[in-house]
Amino acid sequence: MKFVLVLALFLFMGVWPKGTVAAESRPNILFLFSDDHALNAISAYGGRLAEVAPTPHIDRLADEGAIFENSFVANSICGPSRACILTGKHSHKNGVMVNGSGPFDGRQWTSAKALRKTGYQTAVIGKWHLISDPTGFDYWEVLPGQGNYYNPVLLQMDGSKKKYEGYATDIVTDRAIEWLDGRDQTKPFFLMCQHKAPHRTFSPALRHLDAFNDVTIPEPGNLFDDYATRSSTLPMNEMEVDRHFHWMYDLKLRKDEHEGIELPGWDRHPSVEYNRMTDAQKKVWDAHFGPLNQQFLADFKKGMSHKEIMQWRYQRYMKNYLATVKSVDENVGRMLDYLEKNGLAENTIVIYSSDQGFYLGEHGWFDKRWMFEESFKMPFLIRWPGVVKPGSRPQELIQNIDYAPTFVDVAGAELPADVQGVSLVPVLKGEAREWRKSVYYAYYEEGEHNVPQHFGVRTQTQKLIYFPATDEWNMFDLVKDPDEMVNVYGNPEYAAAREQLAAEYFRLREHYDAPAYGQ
Ligand code: SGN
Ligand code: CA
Repeated sequence: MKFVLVLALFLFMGVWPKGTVAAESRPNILFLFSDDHALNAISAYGGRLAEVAPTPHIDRLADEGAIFENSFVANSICGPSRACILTGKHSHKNGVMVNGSGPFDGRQWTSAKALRKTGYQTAVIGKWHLISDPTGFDYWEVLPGQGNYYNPVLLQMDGSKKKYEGYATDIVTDRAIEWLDGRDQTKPFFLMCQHKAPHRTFSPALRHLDAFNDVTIPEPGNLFDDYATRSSTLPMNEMEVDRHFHWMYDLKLRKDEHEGIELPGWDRHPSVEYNRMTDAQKKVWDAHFGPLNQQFLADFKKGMSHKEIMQWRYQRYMKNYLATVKSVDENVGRMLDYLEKNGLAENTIVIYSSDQGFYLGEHGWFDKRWMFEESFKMPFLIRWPGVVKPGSRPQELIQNIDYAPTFVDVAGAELPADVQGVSLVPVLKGEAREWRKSVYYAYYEEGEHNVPQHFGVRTQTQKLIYFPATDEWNMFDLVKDPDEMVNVYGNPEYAAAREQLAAEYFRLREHYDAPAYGQ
């Protein structure tokens, strides 16, 4: 009885005694992660694609847990987002400010290390993209760099490489399940299961190639955005479905299929994923794309307008992207089924997220990087039986720097004072009385896709962005203009709000001890 009381006291204080029986009842954490998965391609978010491309398995997490409507990335690009997640700190503090800036310094504090130290068994399987070997994990098996879709290679802990035949999303799940099967069952686990999909080159599992054959994918209202009123850097972007997709690499035409036809913007980029396939796999691919490409080329020869070609490109992009998402959704389902069959569902926190959002034709784009909503938002769904109210849709502004403190809070581990994110546990319990009123954003990369550095702040209703290269400020009224088509920075009606937002931007920059831009 006394023991139970002491334990209750520990529980009440949110502290877990190490090395007691109670440690084993701490929840497992299953972090299901993908790459470039837009909120618009998760039906639980209710975007324009919800009906044509439902994601029933991911949606289960929303039904049985919470789906965050205002979840943001700190720096909308892969390596940086992952580093924010591991460290709970903004890019300028964790050292990964751009993709490929050099290896993540694995000597620094991470949530994986903290959880491991406090008795969790830890693993990361799948996409890592931080150059250095993972640290803080009892087990890891990761894709080299961006990794491949077909017959991928996974780096092993002993330094060797292992090639698996099949499709990356299935294989990463297979590997995760095998690790779960063989884990030390006396300890709680923290598993990061991280997919390559639906990242470019948007290559679907062969079984899903025909999934959208008979469907027309709805277009966004701003597919043909003219970039008027906003920063002069926008038209300089190199991420348009119209101008920057490669015919073979992205749109899956074959070199021999365009013979005699001069396609605008024709390129010679090799179709890397095609060349990785076995002959049998190529046959399935060709059976799908062959006739569709012939049809397109015949129409093209007859004469298609620029707009029609753009619309075809959009359809081709979306069908491949959404078919690629289908495998992620199925594999989320496999993991949820595994938890259920093994009696783990009740005591496992399941999170689904992706390293950033993505443009699915909005503003005419693919890719991410910009602080506009589609790539600034990150999906965040969480099921925590008995704690998170099923079917809830929290509106709090959360960011990927909050994940590490949340994991640490759940595990009762120690949180270093210099971690910048905050635990979501009070929000998850519905007990957060005070919460942040704004989020800070910083994008530092300058290179592929020609998106300039920019910095900003977003509140529940407004957004302010600063572009240092051109010394321009943009402001958006997200209530009246959710698609961010009209910059209201110079509009006198917004003068007071603009001053407030600017003050908040400078306050946040100081709060996070971030480099100065915009003064
Ligand atoms: C690759 C892609 C880009 C993409 C970056 C970053 N080009 O370089 O389109 O923006 O990755 O993506 S590709 O020709 O290699 O497909 S990230 O998710 O890793 O940040
Ligand atoms: Ca990404």
